[in-house]
Amino acid sequence: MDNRCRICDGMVKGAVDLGMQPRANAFPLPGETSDEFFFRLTVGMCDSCTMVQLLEDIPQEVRYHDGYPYHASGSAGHRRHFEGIAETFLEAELTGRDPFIAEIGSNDGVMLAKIAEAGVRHLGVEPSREVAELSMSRGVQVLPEFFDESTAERICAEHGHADVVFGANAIAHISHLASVLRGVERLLARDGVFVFEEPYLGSVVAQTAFDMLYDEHSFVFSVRAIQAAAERFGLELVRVEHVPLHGGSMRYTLARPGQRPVSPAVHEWRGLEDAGRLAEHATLEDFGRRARRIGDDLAGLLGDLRAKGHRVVGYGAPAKAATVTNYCGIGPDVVPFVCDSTPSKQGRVIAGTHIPVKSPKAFSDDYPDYALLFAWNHAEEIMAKERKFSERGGRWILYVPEVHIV
Ligand code: JHZ
Ligand code: ZN
Repeated sequence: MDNRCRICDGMVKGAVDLGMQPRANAFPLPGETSDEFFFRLTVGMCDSCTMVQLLEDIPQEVRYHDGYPYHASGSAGHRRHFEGIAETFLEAELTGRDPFIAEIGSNDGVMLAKIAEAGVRHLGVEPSREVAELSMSRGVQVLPEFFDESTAERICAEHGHADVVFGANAIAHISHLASVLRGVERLLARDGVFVFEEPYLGSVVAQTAFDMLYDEHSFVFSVRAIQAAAERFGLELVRVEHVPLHGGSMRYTLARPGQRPVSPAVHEWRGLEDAGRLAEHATLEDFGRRARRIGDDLAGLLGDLRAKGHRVVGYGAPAKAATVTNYCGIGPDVVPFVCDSTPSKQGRVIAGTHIPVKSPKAFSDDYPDYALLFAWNHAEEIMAKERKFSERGGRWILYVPEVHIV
């Protein structure tokens, strides 16, 4: 399957095929599974600008509906992380007279609530109603829309130029990224910055984290591809920082050309990417082969444990769980339920495989022999919380970077 690049119109060749997949955050009710939406999850790289992207695009209105269930403040670690970012902005960027910050995909206000608390002018752009309302209850101002060039113009007309435009786990979700970049270029103050952090292609590939691929991730960014995209739309990549969230993310800072010094880290990461052949089609194809092996190993292990009469339940219902369970054919016969602390996911089922989602109490009420950790990126926080499970002899199954038991 070949396609046109959403950034530069180059050719995108499919390299990783994870089969038919549902929308990762659909979480249908048990009675609502008869007409589920499926698409072919194929990811490829642009021959020209090297941007890694989904070949098939799912309309954004279908993905970010009113009841979008993911809450960005759902983990203590994430709350600390985003509050820290808000503090850094308040100290380093929002220091002029009457500064203004806009966030694209502000979710439940995990970052902007701190900005609102400080009394600084801000605007969250968030089309999913329930999470937007949550953030409003935390004092955050929200424009309940999708962000693109025309939204940016309206924001600019109403609020003036922005000192900071921010996005986290949202910018790589927007298939009309070209329009977003044009809009940001329009909205930014002369020395303003566009800061966004998203799962990093280098980390995804290094760990064979194939479950980071799903309908929402229209792109998986690399330093090289972001640098090229920035240049194309009149911006410059001036800073990159690797952050540990989601198994390895990259925080990119874009500015108007010449306005900010370019950090040596930009060149260093470009060098690392070149040395690791990250921009090569063969690297993605190899990633796809390793994903297949992990999928087979995991299905094999779960089959063995079942044959031996062991009980396995899932821990966490992240979006990733849809990819891995659908790819490996893991259903409620193998994993009877998963537990998750997000109320909006409980009582629902994982899309496609229909594994029920229950509250964490269902886990601690009757510990299984093994817990399959779908939220592997929160391993430390979850294992600390569930220490009793391990103390009583329970074992954790992880499948990134390979299938192993701890
Ligand atoms: P978590 C998210 O994906 C959301 P997901 C989004 N799709 C995106 O782009 C990527 O990040 C990058 C639960 N949990 O953070 C809460 C517990 O039950 O890995 C969550 O449902 N107990 C926008 O969905 C899930 O696990 C706990 O103690 O893959 C984790 O989801 C903790 C800490 C979490 O993101
Ligand atoms: Zn391209």
